[in-house]
Amino acid sequence: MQFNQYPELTTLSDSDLLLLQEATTLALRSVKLSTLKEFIGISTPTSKYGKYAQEVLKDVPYAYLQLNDLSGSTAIDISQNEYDCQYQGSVTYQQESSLVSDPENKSVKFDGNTRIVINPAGASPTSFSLECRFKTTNANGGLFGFDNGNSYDKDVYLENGRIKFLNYNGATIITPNTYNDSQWHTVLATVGSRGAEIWIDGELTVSNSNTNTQQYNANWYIGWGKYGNYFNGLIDEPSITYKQLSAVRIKARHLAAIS
Ligand SMILES: [Ca+2]
Repeated sequence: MQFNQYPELTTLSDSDLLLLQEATTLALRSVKLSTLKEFIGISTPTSKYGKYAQEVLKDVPYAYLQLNDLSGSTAIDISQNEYDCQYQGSVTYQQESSLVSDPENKSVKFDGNTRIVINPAGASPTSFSLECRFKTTNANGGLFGFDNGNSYDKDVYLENGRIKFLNYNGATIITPNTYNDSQWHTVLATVGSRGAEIWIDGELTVSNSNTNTQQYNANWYIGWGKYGNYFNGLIDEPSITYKQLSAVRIKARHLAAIS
């Protein structure tokens, strides 16, 4: 067999054994591909995204804004949809990372008069999960909203420091505790077959059994909602996923953010 008939190295796994012959003694030695790679300094390619982003992308989000933007009015959506997301107002870019696992990551500071709109408008999902990291000392302000000027709900916002998830038809819930403590928190609000739930830092905090969501066409907003109004503080990694994430996935995502 000719050398070029053997599989290319890229088709081998790291655990495959290669047979090498020493040049001087002609002795044969077997070596794992991973050992050979390490010896000659070839690292296995990794994702260009950090641990947390890789977890979010596993759930195939409808939109996912890392808020690592350098400047300008465009917030880059790294979901497969690559939606047009626009800062409406001014923000401070390149703020501290909310992700322990990814110190190079950046967040954005919202000034209490700025929001991001996700274009185009679309139909209401019947099941969804909204997640972001946030840090603020302000007791009131919107994190997510779904609004067309006439109809609005699916709002996630701080109300007197507590997190409220407002859905039309009574699926509205609010956390017993407050979170405007200048610490990073993960909030996840979801509606689906389990009902409406708010998870804070990977723990189910409040829920009810109402699965109703109002149906209309609208745009999603980050840092603003009809009820919560504008947010003042840091937001990082907001994502919108059109399914109710399992408890296992919710905890895995939070763990990836803090470890
Ligand atoms: Ca970020």
